[in-house]
Order: sequence, then structure tokens, then C-alpha cells
Amino acid sequence: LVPITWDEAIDTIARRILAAPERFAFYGSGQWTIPEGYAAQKLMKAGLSSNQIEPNARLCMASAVTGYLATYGVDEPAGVYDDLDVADVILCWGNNPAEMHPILFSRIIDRRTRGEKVTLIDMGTRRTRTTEHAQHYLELKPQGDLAVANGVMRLLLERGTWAKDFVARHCAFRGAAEPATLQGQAIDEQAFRKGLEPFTPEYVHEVAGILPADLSLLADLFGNPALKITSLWCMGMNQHTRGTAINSLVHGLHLLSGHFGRPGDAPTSLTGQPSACGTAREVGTFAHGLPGGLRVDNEEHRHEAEALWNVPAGRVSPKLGFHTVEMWKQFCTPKPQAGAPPGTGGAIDTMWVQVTNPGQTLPNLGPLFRAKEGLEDKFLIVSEVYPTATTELADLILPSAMWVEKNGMYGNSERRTQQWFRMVSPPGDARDDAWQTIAVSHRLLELGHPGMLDKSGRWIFETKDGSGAEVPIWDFTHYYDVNVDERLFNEYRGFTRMKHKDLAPYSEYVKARGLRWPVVEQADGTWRETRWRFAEPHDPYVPKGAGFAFYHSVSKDGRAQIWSHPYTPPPEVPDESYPFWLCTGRVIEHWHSGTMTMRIPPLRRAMPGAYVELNPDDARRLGISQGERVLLESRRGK
Ligand SMILES: Nc1nc2c(c(=O)[nH]1)N[C@H]1C(S)=C(S)[C@@H](COP(=O)(O)OP(=O)(O)OC[C@H]3O[C@@H](n4cnc5c(=O)[nH]c(N)nc54)[C@H](O)[C@@H]3O)O[C@H]1N2
Ligand SMILES: Nc1nc2c(c(=O)[nH]1)N[C@H]1C(S)=C(S)[C@@H](COP(=O)(O)OP(=O)(O)OC[C@H]3O[C@@H](n4cnc5c(=O)[nH]c(N)nc54)[C@H](O)[C@@H]3O)O[C@H]1N2
Ligand SMILES: [Mo]
Repeated sequence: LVPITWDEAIDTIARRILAAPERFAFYGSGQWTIPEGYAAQKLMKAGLSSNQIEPNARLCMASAVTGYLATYGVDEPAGVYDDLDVADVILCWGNNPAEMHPILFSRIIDRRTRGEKVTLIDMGTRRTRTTEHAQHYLELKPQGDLAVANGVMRLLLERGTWAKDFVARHCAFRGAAEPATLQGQAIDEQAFRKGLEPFTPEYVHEVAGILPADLSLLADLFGNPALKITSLWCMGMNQHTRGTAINSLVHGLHLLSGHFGRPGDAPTSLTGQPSACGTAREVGTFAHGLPGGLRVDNEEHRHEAEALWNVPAGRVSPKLGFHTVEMWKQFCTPKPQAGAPPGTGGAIDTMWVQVTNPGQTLPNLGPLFRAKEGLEDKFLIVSEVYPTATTELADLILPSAMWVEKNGMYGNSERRTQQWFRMVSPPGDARDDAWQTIAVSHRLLELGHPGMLDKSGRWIFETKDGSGAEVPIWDFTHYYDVNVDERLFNEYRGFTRMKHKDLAPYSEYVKARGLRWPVVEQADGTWRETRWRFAEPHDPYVPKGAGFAFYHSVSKDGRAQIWSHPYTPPPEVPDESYPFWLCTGRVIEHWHSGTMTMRIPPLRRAMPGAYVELNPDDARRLGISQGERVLLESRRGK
């Protein structure tokens, strides 16, 4: 590593981009702050007319998003964490909150120490620390969840214990269309029932491993309208090859049984990263996204974005960028040779990574990351805090300020937006990620890139102080002369009012300990957050007397969709060459790739490396005993 100055670094990036803007990609994160994600989004879409931007959240909750869109027509949970305080039953569908959401989980366990009764059901492919607290552990075969959800719905219909009135008033049945779309097509109740027919308790037992008695228990609970039931899930469902289907089915089960929209009754996909909702989903830092739930492939949405950004019509490109996996594939493929047929050779040659460690956390790392090594004229820029597997292949490393060293905002899985101020100064030469993005934009402006100007001939990140004088925020010594976060957030806020994801002005978040959107202004000038979305009297967008209103309904009639989806086995199942299932899981001691937590001696001592749990019979047969080293091998690597 050869140290250079920040000026040289920023100039190098700007020149790489200027040479071929369409071959430049930005890879960010659900650990980006909201203003960081918004700055990157604006540089790409309002400045470079490019949609080559993705967050690592694509690897995480993409199918939570498609499940919400398919069911309600709009992303993110209707429920809130308050549900955990009042639910009678909490059902985990293959997630491990005792280790992965320990603060939330303690909220459940604390209720027991207060003498309250709360039933915890842990369904999953492996026992975890969550299992230790559960009354029921239901062991699931991978992807068996599809059969379980169908099996419970079948029992509800058979027993007549479904919520007929709620469904008649507020829901519609939906099935797959050809070709598959998120909207699917309307089906009637009869067709829905027909789809459930195969899911007898015996069949569910066969494909999912869940005992008929346990399936019946779930149907007893969901069939009891007096109980309040909260479903929680995370990667067990969301990293599924049929993630959209299982997400839609679990929403459908809650709707069919009427366990929806009352405190304690909610289907909730938990978010993993602190701001995967706030920055990735809400700011829309995806190859298809615009802020506030808008899309680049929708002409009206593009016009709305161009108007808010004050850029000329046509500035926002309608061409979808590459999704994460394709983006890295393009980056790790040699540049097209002169005369090569179109479509051969990688289309991305400069990649900027912020707040994520893809060198360790991408799937299929060989072809998608390591193949970059030795490729001529591929340039990897990494904004990081510590040395990582990604910085190993980086051509340029930018030292970044961490969250306490900068102003920031996050949005979490209960739609709560939170703000904080910098608490300490960053060490050495470390600087804010958003500043880095803004500084590159300014350098591009100096080098003459026309996209850095808006319709009025002003720089897209132009910032003025109270007296109307421009603040040179591209110069780090002046970056904190104004609150750049506040400026970016208040601009971004304009987008959030188009799809009922309303955010309050920045100053309200300074006063509050977070606010859950939609946040709307009251007649007396105060701001009111929303707990249960789509439900009266909580959600301000539900008309008085309606009870519920799914105002972004896929069927455009105010109804939520109850989807029909079949069970299919996983695309790869154990065979002679690869005789085991591999089910992965995280541990409480570490955060993802461990670049941060492995530096903390007590955590490192507690969990110094990855470990494998093996069925004792298999272990005996293979002569493997406790504490031994094993080599795991899959079709993709070892
Ligand atoms: N300490 C700590 N906390 C974290 C993180 C961390 O790295 N460390 N990461 C955060 C992030 S970004 C995320 S996304 C979350 C992840 O949070 P979780 O999803 O709760 O945790 P994982 O360990 O990834 O989940 C693996 C679980 O998936 C289940 N599973 C496996 N296959 C299937 C299947 O086919 N169907 C079903 N239904 N379940 C299945 C298994 O039961 C297993 O327990 O944790 C967040 N919290
Ligand atoms: N094999 C496997 N792969 C997976 C998963 C899995 O279960 N198994 N889960 C997937 C999921 S759900 C997720 S969310 C991803 C997570 O994958 P990553 O996001 O790649 O993992 P992290 O280790 O959290 O990486 C964040 C990096 O940001 C750095 N950092 C921290 N603060 C800052 C900052 O303020 N600025 C900058 N520039 N850098 C900062 C940290 O040092 C760290 O290296 O992994 C995905 N990949
Ligand atoms: Mo995640």
C-alpha cells in the first residue's frame, strides 16, 4: 500500500469515472447511513444518468421486499416492535433472534420475568440459542416451510376456522401468471382451495419433516381469533430460492386467519443490517430503484425524480442496472476485445465499494470476486475502516469515518428513522463516506462532466449557508460548517411523500428517539408517527370507518392478496457426491465477516473461528469427533 493524498485519490476516482461513466458501478450497503446512500444514489442517477448502483441488501432481504410488494403492493412491514410486548404467541419461521436480534429478543424474554405468558415457537433447520427459550421446537427440512404454510391454511379451511368476514371485506386471492410477475393474476376461492388440496398433514410431514400434531398445533393457534400472533422471520425464509413464495404465503396465512393489524397480530420480516430498510429499501439504492419506492423503469416516476432533483427531462436513465451478482460478474470478466461480438466481455471496469465486505460475503466468490485478480484495467475502490478480504484486491483504499465519528441516520425494520450527531472525530485521515461521494462529484464538475449540473446550472450538491453564500462542502475542512445530513435528508424527504412513506423534517428526528413512518403533521403542528399500517385508527391513510385499507393494493381495490404457491423441493438436494445438507447460521459474538468484532479480544476468544455441527450418527460413521478439524466441500468450493 502506497499512501497518497485525499486530493489525488478523489481526482483518480473522478478521472476513472469520466473516462467511461457507463462502466462505473457503486456497491453500497444496508450499513450506509441514509444520507450516505442518498448521496450515492443522487451522484449515480441524477448526475451520471446511470443505474449501476446496488447495496449488499440484495443478498439479504430481497425476497422480503418482493413478498411485501406481492401482498400489499408496497414494501416494508405493517407491524411494529410493540407487537412483541403484547403477542400471546411468537412464531419464528427459521430465524435465531436470541443471537441475531438479542435486544429485541430480550424484550420477549423480559415479559416472562414479569410473569406474563408468551408462547415462543421455534421452527428451523437447526437448534439455536432461541430454541432454548422456546416451548415448541419444530424441526424443518430446508424449504419445507412452503409446505407448512400451505398445510396450516388447508387445516383452517377444512375446520372453518379462518377469518371469513375479514377476507371477504379486505382480501383477494392471487395466483401465479405466465410469465411470473409480482402482480400475478386474480384467482377465486375455489382455485385457492384447490391449490391447498395436496397439503395433508401426512404430505407436509413427508416433505417438511413437521409432525402432524405440530401442524395441528399451529392450526389451533391461527384458528383462534382470541390469540394475538406475531410471526418473525429473517434469512431462513429470505435467502430461499423461493423466498418470494414463502414470504407471500406467511403474509397470506396471517390474512386468511385475520391475525393482522391489531397490536400483537403481525407478520414481520426482521431486517438484518441497521439501515437495510432506511437506506437500501427506502432510499432505493438499487439497480431499479429511485427514492421513496419509485422505480427507474416507470416513466412517471422518472419525471417525478427529475422534477425533485431539478434536472433536465431524460436525465434519469430508464435502463435497469445490473443486480449485485451480475454487477460483480461483469466486473470480474475481461473488458470486451476490439471487434468482439456485442455482449461478450465484462461491462463494468471500475467498482466503488462502501461499508461492505464483498470479498468475503458475496456468493460464489471464486468467479464473482477473486477472478478480478490479474485482470487488466479493472479498478476496485474500497472505502473501509479496517483491512478486509475486499481491500486485499483493492487498487485504491479510502479510510472512512465510522458511525460515531460522523453524523448519521438509520431506518430500521419497524419503519423507524433515527438520527444522531457525530460523537468523536475520526482518527488520522479518515473521512465520512458521504463526503467522499460529494468530493468526487465536485471533482467531476471541475473536470466538466455535464451531469454534475442541474437544470438551473447549479452543482447537484450545491449547499448554501444562512446568508446565501456557497459552503465548499467538497473541502473536508468545511464539511461540518453546515449539517450536510440535514440538507440531504430534507431534500430526500420530498420523495417519501409520494407513496405514503412520509418522513418528517430532519429537525423532528433530533427531538424524537426515532419516528416510524408514515409520519404526518397534525393540525397543531406536531408530527405523528404510525404504528400499525393499513389499520384504523393507527394509519392516517385509512379512511374513517373503513377498518382497514390496503391503499397500494395490487388488485387496485384496497385489498391485500392471499397468494397460492405450491411446494417445490430445493434446487439442490443431497446426493451421492454431496451427501449432506449445509445449513448456515450466524453467531452472537460476531458481526458478519468479523472485520470489526474479531478485533475485540473477548469476542475473539469466545468465538475464534467458524465451527460445524454434525449429526452424531454421521460423525460416528465418518470417525469425526468433537473438536476435530473438517473440510467442507460443495459444488462451488471448499
Ligand atoms: N450477532 C449478529 N447479529 C446479526 C448479524 C450478525 O452477523 N451477527 N447479522 C444481521 C443480519 S444482516 C441478518 S440478515 C440477520 C440474520 O438473522 P437470522 O436469519 O435470524 O440468522 P441466520 O443465522 O442467518 O439464520 C439462519 C437460520 O435459517 C434457518 N433456515 C435454514 N434453512 C431454512 C429453510 O429452508 N427454511 C426456513 N424457514 N429456515 C431455514 C435456520 O433455522 C437458521 O437458524 O442477523 C442480523 N444480526
Ligand atoms: N456465506 C454467506 N454469505 C452471506 C450471508 C450468509 O448468511 N452466508 N449473508 C448475507 C447477508 S444477509 C448480508 S447482510 C451480507 C453482509 O455482508 P457485508 O456487509 O459484506 O459484511 P460486514 O462484515 O458487515 O461488512 C461491512 C464492512 O463495512 C466496514 N465498515 C463499518 N463501518 C463503516 C463505515 O462507516 N464506513 C465504511 N466505508 N466502512 C465501514 C466494516 O469494517 C466491514 O468490513 O452478507 C451476505 N453474505
Ligand atoms: Mo443481512
